[in-house]
Amino acid sequence: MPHHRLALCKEDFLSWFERYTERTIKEFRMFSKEDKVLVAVSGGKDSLALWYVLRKLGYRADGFYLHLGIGEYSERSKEKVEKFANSLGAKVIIKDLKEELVGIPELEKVTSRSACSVCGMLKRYNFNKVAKEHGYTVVVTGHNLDDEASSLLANVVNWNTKYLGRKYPVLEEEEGFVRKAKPFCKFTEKETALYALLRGIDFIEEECPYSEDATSIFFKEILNRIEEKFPGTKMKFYLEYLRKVYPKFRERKEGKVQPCKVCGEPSPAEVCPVCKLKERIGGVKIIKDGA
Ligand code: Q46
Ligand code: ZN
Repeated sequence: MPHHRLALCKEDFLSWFERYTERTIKEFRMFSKEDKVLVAVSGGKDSLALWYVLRKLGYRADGFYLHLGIGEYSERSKEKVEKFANSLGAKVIIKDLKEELVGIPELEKVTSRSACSVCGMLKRYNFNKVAKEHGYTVVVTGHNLDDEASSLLANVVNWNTKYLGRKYPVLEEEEGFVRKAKPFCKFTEKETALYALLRGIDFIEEECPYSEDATSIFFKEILNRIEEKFPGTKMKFYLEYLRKVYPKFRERKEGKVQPCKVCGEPSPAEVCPVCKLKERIGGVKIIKDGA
């Protein structure tokens, strides 16, 4: 690990990884042992490894899996999550998108948005809602340094300043939003993959079928090319942003938020985008049924 100036054997790497996670949690004051932590798990290496490490460190961490209705991929990832929860002896909450709406493939067809953009919106909405319904004080996700640095780059390229004020490893609880944290934000993708492999975590290796189109992959590749030429850039790009740029944009609050008059979740308008989507899908269904 040249960017840490470390070369470790298997056992030392595993304990270094766990201590470093604890250090990151404390550095950004993400949560404490008193918190009830909900880990958003997808069945992939990052989220399952995060769940494992948090429980090993003594945090009260349960899992939440949102079934996205993406064919076999969703079925297989759900099985991995259930098996993993059993092996941990931990609780996992499972919610199926189809119970309230339809799956991502159907949603992609009826909206003008990409599958990933609708999916991201529904994940954020459900993580927040489910956490509050079950009394969790913080939602954590397995985002790693590659995820954070690549989305930062994509937003810098577009000078999306709104985003720059919201991008931080911990977002405090506010107006209907629970606290959110990313304890793996300082690990590269290689490091989390290595941890999951060395711990023998049985994660889903196949990618979501939509991920090939994801813009984030393009920006990750660009960052990896820069990293090859200038080692340490990825970490520096992200950490220096947190230190120098984020404080300048942090004050800029997003537009006013109000409780959605249908579901009560925080919303930029009277009715939140998810309820609008439900209304629309309902309409589509009625037309189809009547046809
Ligand atoms: S699950 Fe959802 Fe990802 Fe699949 S549809 Fe896109 S956002 S790629 S992390
Ligand atoms: Zn709503």
